[in-house]
Amino acid sequence: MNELVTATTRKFTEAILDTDRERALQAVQYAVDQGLMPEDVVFRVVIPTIDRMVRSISENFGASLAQHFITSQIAAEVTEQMIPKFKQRKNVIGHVVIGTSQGDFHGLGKRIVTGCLKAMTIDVTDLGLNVSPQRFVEAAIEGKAQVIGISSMMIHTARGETGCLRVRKILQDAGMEHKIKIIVGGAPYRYDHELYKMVKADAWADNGIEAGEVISKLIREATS
Ligand code: B12
Repeated sequence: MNELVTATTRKFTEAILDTDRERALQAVQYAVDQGLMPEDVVFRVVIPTIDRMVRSISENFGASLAQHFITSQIAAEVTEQMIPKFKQRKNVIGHVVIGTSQGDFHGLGKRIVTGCLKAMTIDVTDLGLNVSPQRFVEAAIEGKAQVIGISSMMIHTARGETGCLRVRKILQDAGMEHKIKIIVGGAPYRYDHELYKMVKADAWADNGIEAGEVISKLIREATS
């Protein structure tokens, strides 16, 4: 199976470097037909490929922003297609509400994280784009969520007064801080690993897989 993962990763990477959506989807479908588990498609092919692409842009501009954009769209699409085909569905371990911060319309990363969380049997309510701090908290309380996930792709939406800082304040005022944890993610946090503390989040995560791991821990903390 390792050879199939390697061969699929190569074909998938070549296709997205050519921004060829059809070929990328075919490479993935071929792998599934050959017996690769949909879980492996997401966690061993799609996510590592997109992470390499993101690193390549930020470190040496080896990939263009257009490639980055198309890759992200394809990755989000493949992840969403694969989730219903996952075989081992265990009991749901908790509930997360997720959205992009107010003023932020970058939704691809959030879609991928949402897909990964569902795959890891975490129930997710996606509040969409441009979500106000009040809406995050109201939705979390209504849905009995243990975690609020805030995606911010721009520095001002991550650090500004209508993002995580305000969500924290509303939670504090409502006395809900210990019951509802906050996780943040997106480009600004990838560049500054201490930024999550400055915006008063409980944690941050670099990608969808890490998000699942960190959120599982936060759910345990919120329910203990
Ligand atoms: C695609 C893109 C767009 C698209 C968005 C399309 C869409 N539907 O999402 C469009 C063209 C619309 C766009 C618009 C703009 N953009 Co833009 N965009 C990007 C670009 C190239 C890629 C973002 C992306 O999709 N990445 C791919 C995904 C998969 O990665 P990701 O989002 O980082 O998500 C991963 C992790 O961060 C993490 N994660 C993400 N969210 C969360 C949430 C949680 C809770 C957790 C735990 C983890 C997590 O997991 C994800 C999966 O691995 C970035 C450049 C970059 N290097 O990021 C610029 C970028 C974010 N954009 C930028 C700017 C300036 C803009 C505009 C203001 C441009 C303009 N002048 O109009 C507008 C703003 C619109 C708005 N108000 O939101 C700047 C921000 C600069 C800054 N320092 O603040 C960037 C960094 C480009 C740059 N270098 O200048 N953009």
